[in-house]
Amino acid sequence: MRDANLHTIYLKDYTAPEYLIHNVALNFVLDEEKTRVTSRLTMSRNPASQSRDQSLTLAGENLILIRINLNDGNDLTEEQYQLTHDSLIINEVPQQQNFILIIENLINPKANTALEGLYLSNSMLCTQCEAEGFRKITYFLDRPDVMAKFTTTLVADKNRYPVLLSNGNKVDRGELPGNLHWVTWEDPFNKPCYLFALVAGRLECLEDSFTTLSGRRISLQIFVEKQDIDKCGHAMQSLKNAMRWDEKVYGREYDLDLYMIVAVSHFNMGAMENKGLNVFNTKFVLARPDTATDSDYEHIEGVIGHEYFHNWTGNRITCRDWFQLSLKEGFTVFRDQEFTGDRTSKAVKRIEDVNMLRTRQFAEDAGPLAHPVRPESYIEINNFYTLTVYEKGAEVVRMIHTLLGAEGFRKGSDLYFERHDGQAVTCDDFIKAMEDANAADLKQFRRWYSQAGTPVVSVQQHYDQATKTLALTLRQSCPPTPGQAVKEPLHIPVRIGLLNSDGSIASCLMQGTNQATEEVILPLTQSEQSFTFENLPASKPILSILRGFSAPVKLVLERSLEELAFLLSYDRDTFNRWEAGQQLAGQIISGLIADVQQGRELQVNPVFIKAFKQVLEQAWDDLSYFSLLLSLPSETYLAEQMQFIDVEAIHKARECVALTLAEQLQAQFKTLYLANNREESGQFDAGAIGRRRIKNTCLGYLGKLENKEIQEWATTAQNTAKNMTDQIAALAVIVNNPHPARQSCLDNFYRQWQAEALVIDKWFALQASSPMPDTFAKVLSLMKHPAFDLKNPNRVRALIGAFSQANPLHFHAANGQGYQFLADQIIALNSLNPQVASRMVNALTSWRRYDKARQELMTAQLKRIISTEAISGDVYEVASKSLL
Ligand code: B3K
Ligand code: ZN
Repeated sequence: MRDANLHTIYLKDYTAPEYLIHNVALNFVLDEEKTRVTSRLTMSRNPASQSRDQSLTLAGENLILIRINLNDGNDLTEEQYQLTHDSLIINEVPQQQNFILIIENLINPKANTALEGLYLSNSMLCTQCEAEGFRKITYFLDRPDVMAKFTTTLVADKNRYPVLLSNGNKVDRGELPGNLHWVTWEDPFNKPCYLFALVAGRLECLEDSFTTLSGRRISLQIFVEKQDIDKCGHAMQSLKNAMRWDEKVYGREYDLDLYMIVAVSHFNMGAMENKGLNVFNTKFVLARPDTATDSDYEHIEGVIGHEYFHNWTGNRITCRDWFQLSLKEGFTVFRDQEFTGDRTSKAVKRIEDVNMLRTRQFAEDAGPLAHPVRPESYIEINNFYTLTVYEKGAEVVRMIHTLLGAEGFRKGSDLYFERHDGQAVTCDDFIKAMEDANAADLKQFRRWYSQAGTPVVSVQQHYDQATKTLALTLRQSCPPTPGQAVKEPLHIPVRIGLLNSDGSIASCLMQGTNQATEEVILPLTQSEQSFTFENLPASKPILSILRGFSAPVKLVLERSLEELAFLLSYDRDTFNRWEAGQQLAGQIISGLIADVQQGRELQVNPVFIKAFKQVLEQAWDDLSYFSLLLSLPSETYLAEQMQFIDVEAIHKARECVALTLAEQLQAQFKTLYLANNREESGQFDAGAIGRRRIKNTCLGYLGKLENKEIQEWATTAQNTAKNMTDQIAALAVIVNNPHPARQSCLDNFYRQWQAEALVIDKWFALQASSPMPDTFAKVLSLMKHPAFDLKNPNRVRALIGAFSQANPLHFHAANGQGYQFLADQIIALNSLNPQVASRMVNALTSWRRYDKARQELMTAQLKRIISTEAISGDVYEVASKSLL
C-alpha cells in the first residue's frame, strides 16, 4: 500500500512565494552516472509574502547533497539545515537584503528511468523539467511563479559530448585539461525553472534561418542522432511556417537570436517548450516519405507549431500555479489547431479535433476522474496534463473567439500580451484581458473553467405555418461529476443556419432584430431559453445546429434518417455535413447493436446505403474531407454514446455495416481506388495526401471482402509502396482481416524497417490493435520480442497502449485476461516510469460503463494495483480516484 506522504494540494491554498530568486548560475560537470551540479542563487525575501518565517525551504528529490554556502561564509554545518526526502530547509537566511546561496549536489542520470530531471537517452544526456522535474536536478523554489535569469555552464568530455546546449545564447566556451570542454549559455529572459533545459551528446545539426517581419535574422537548428539527419527537413519547414503564422495571426515575433530543437528517443510525452531549446520526442520531428505517414507529417507540423507558440503563450507569459495549466495549454492548443487548419484543410482539422474531443475527453468528463478545465486539487500534477485541460481548454478559448469574433479576439490577445508580458498569471487574467479589450461581459462564461462535465443541450422546434415563424427551445443541463453535485447554467454559443427544403439557404431573421443573416450565434445562457425566427418560407426549414461544433456539448435532437440524409447532401457547414453522416451511421449501428443483443438477424437499412452511395459518387475537391465522409464512427466513439458498453455487439454491428457497404458498393470503391492509385513517392501536398487518403479508405472497405484480387492489391501495395502512408495502410488491411500472407508480410516489414525505431513502433501498434482472434497471444509474444523495451515510452505506448486503448474488443475480453495483462504491465512500469505507468491506468478507470462481470474483473485489477508495494503517487492517484 502507498506510503503516507502523499498529500493533496488545493488551489484555494495558493500563497505567494516567501522568497524570490533573481539570478541562477548553474554549473554542470556532466557524467552518465555522477553529474555534479553547482547552483549559485541570488535571492531575497518576497515583499509580497505574508509569512514571517525566517527559514527557507527548497524542493529537491533524489539528490546527493555535497555542500551549502550562504553569502560566501563557511559552508553550513548540519545543525544549520534539515534534509527530508523531498526538501532542504535552511534554518535561517537574511530577511532584509539579497543573499547568495550556493548548493552543490550529485545526480545519477543513468539511473533515472522516470525520464524527469536529467536523464540518459541512448548516449545523449537531456532534461525534462515540467512540471516538477527541476527539483530532481538541484534544490530550488520549483514553482512557476518564481522567475529568474539563468546562466548555465556545461562541462563535459569532448568526445562523448561534443555538443553542449542550454537555454538562450551561447556566450562563452573553452577547453580544460583531461579532454574536457565547456560552454556557457545565458538566457536574458526571466523564466520559471520548468522551462530550463540542457542537452549534451554526439549530435548532428540541420541549420537554417528565419527573418522576422521586423528584419531580425534568427538562426534555427535541429539536433538529432547521426542516423536521423536526413529526416529533419519537414520539421525545419514546419518551424518556419509556425514563425510566420504567429507573426501574421497574432503579431508575435520570436525574441532570441537562436531557436533550437533536439529530438530524443526516450520521452514521456510529445515535446517540451523549454525557452530557446525545445526537446522533442523523435516521433514529432523525424519524417521522410518512406518512413512517416501523411498524418505523421501533419502531426509534426502541429506539434512544432504548438511548442513554438508556447514561446508567447506559456514562456513570456506563464502560469501562476499549476492549477492554471490550461492558461497556457488550452490557448496554445487552440493556436496550433488554427495553424494546422490554415496549413491543411480547416474542415478536416476541425472534424479530427472534435472526433478526439468527443471520443476521449467526453469519456474523461463522464468518468470518475472528471475535473474542471482549471482543477481545484491534485496529488500529482503530472496526472493533470489531461484531455480536459488541453482539448476542452482549447474549446473554451475557441468559444471566446466565437463570441468576440476574430477581430475582438485579437484585440483581447494583444492586450493580454501587453499587460502580462514577463508575468506568471491566472486563467482569470486571460479572460479579464479579453473582456477589457472588448468591453464584454464574460462573468457567466467563466464557469467553463470551474465546472466539470459535458453539458447536454436539447432542442425542440416549433414551426408555425400561419405566421411562418420557427421557435427553438433550448434546454441545458449537466450531469453531476465527482465533488460537484449541482451545476449552474453555462454561457453556450450555439451557431445555427436554416435550409429550405430544396437545399437552398433560408436566411435567419431573429425576432427583435432587423437584419437577416445566413447564420446566427444563439447566446444560450439560461437553463431554458427560446429563440424565434421570422419571415420564413411556407414550409418548415431544416435546422443546421451547433455548426462547426460551436460548443463542447452533447446535443439532443430527434432527427429522422431522411433529414440526416438531406443534411449530408445539402448542409453548407462542412462540420455539420459530416456530422449528419456520422449520426446517420450512428443510428443505423445502434439499431444493429440492439439486434445483436436480441439475437435478431442483421440487416442494414437501404436509406443509409443510398446516402453513402450518393456521397461516393459525387465529385469532391478536398479528398481528405471526402474520405472522412466515407468513414464510420469508431468503436470507441460508439461506445461513448452508450450508457452500458457492449464491446462485442458494437464490433459486430459496425463490422456488419462496413461489410455491407463493401459488398454493395464494391464497384464504386474499386473504381475510386484505381483512379487514385498512382505511383507516388509521397509528396506532402494536399492533392497527393487526399489521393492517398481516399484510395486507402476504399482499400480498407474492400479488404473486408476476403477476395483474392483485393488481397493481392494489398500485398502488392505493402511490398512496393514508395511511401509509408500507402505501405502501412496496406499492411493494416492484411493484419486486420484474414489474409494468407499475414505473417510473411509482417516479417518482411520488420526486416525492411528494423533500423527505424518509429516505423517499428507502427509495426507493434498495428498488431496490438488488430481485431483478429489471435491478437492477445500475439501481444504476449511481442512483449518478449527483442525489440520490445519497457524503458522506452514510445514502445510501451505502441504495444501496451495500443492494445488497451485502441483494441476494445480484445482488451475487454470477457475472461479478464486483458485487464490482468494491463495491470501486470502497470505494476512493472510503476517502478521504472510512474508517469507512463499512470497514463496506462486510464483504460481501466471507466469500469462503471461495463457489465457486472467486467466491472468486477476491472476493479479487482485496480485494487491489485493500489495495494502493490511502493506504488507511485502518480499511479495511486488515478487508480484510487477511479474506485471512489
Ligand atoms: N508542456 C509540455 C508538457 C509537459 C508535461 C509534463 N508532464 C508539452 C506541451 O504541452 O507543449
Ligand atoms: Zn503545450
